[in-house]
Amino acid sequence: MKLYTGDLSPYSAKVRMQIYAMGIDDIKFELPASFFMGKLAEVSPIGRIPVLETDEGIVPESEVMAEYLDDLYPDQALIGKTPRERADVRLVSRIADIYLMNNIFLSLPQMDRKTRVDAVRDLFARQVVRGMGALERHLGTGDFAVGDSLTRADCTLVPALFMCESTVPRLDVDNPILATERVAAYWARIQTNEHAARIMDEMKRGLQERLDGTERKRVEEAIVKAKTSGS
Ligand SMILES: N[C@@H](CCC(=O)N[C@@H](CS)C(=O)NCC(=O)O)C(=O)O
Repeated sequence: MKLYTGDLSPYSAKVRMQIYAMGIDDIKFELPASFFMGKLAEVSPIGRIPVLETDEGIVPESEVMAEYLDDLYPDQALIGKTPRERADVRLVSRIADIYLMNNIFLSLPQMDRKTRVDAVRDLFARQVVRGMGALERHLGTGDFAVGDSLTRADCTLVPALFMCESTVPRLDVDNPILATERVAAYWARIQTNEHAARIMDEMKRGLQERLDGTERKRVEEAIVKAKTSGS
């Protein structure tokens, strides 16, 4: 199988964390130039990463491929042990995806102070704060988001909280994790987990490469190569 993935992409990081935690070692990682050329929709109609390429066809959407990987490898599945735990894993993962990550993503164009529309920034920032409030009440109090071992809830939450901490302050809004107790305590603890630490290193590398221009250079070279080989 092949995973179309990018270091900084939180939805991709979520699936990579699951792959690392499940011990799956035969999935190749790649980011095709077509993604940067706006042509990923030729491979996956949704046109967003991550995309999992399998012998049976493609699987788009991080949450769908997370379920697919659990179904493929039920012995290593990270969905929780009981029906109640599985409901909680799905719930926390959903809060992280829909109420945190999605709103943070939509707010990213508001980082530029010169073009920022305060009302738009405020709309998304309020939604993130609201989602964080819900997470504060649903999150477990142990080392992991749900139950006593790592689940897919952690795999979704780690990249979402990383995004929250690293990007929300760049909107000139306080990092909403700072106003929480449970989430803040969880965030401090989970970063010591080896799989969480690994994807955070990858995301930091992706952020650094975006900020210092390395990513742009690599993308430009890949686009030239793709155009040359396609002609
Ligand atoms: N709901 C999707 C979201 C995926 C997503 O938004 N990916 C971003 C990168 S993290 C992307 O590909 N953006 C490109 C675009 O919007 O064209 C999922 O869970 O996989």
